[in-house]
Amino acid sequence: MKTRHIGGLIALLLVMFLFLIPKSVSADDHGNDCASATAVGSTSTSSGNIETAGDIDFFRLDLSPNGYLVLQSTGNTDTFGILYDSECSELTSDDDAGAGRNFRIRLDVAAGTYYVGVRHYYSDRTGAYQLSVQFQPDDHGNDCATATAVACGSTTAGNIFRPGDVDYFRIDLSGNSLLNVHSEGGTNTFGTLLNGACQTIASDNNSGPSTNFLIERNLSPGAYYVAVRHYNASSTGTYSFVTECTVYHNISASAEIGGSINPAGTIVVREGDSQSFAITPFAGNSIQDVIVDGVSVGPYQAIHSPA
Ligand SMILES: [Ca+2]
Ligand SMILES: [Ca+2]
Ligand SMILES: [Ca+2]
Ligand SMILES: [Ca+2]
Repeated sequence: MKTRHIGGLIALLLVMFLFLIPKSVSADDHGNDCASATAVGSTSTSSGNIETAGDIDFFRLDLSPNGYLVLQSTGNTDTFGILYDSECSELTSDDDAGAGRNFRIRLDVAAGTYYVGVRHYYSDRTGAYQLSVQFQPDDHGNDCATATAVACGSTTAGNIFRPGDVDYFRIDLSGNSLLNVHSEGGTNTFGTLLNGACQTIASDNNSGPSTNFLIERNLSPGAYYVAVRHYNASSTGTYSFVTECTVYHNISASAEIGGSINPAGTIVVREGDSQSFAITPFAGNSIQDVIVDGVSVGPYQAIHSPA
């Protein structure tokens, strides 16, 4: 009886020992998965520690709007960084692109939630580090799918906020139009006009004021895109993006046997303008009817020009 009682006490002490000792050693500073990640600011520095072999520290980033993200660690630990999307699926990873043995990830990202996992490169080693987050917001999307929609006759502020940035704009033309797109300001811009399928129609460097681009084209109705970048791939700068659309309508005019209409054929008329037609019957004929857009408006001359 006595022996069994002592054995029970030892077992109890062992259980307490197992509970207490590891807990005080392995307290982890950041969660081990996306769900338990530590939220950090879009421009921030956080301390982290790989306290135990195999530890991974997760951080959460909520970014808005679209922009350019630079993630890196600093310190003497050989870190390995992994960037995940909002569903915790891996986007990219890096080992040593930063200083020393630190990871560094640079990426254009859409607005949204992201997670960063930081671990030691070696699964059997530990060490402390600092996680640095830098985020530069981008004012306009970098491709046709994320283009900023702009109206005809508008002026929009733009910023090539980092070397290599490109700003996409979308213009929807309601009718046949003469489209003029250009930039204004002191930045040496380069513009490209693209069709609705995001295929290049034209590009220009300096046809606008100073070193601004300017593109003018007669276009059919539909969606068009304009991509604006700095002429120098290593430079940045602000500009104003200007759109001017002049909508045109085509009028087809013809006369049947026994008279004439002037002008005849396809006549291009600017929206808002009016166009006169002279309808003249040949000798011995009279105007039977005038049809506009498939609808009879009567023998027009008889009504408006009584003999
Ligand atoms: Ca940790
Ligand atoms: Ca590393
Ligand atoms: Ca951009
Ligand atoms: Ca230019």
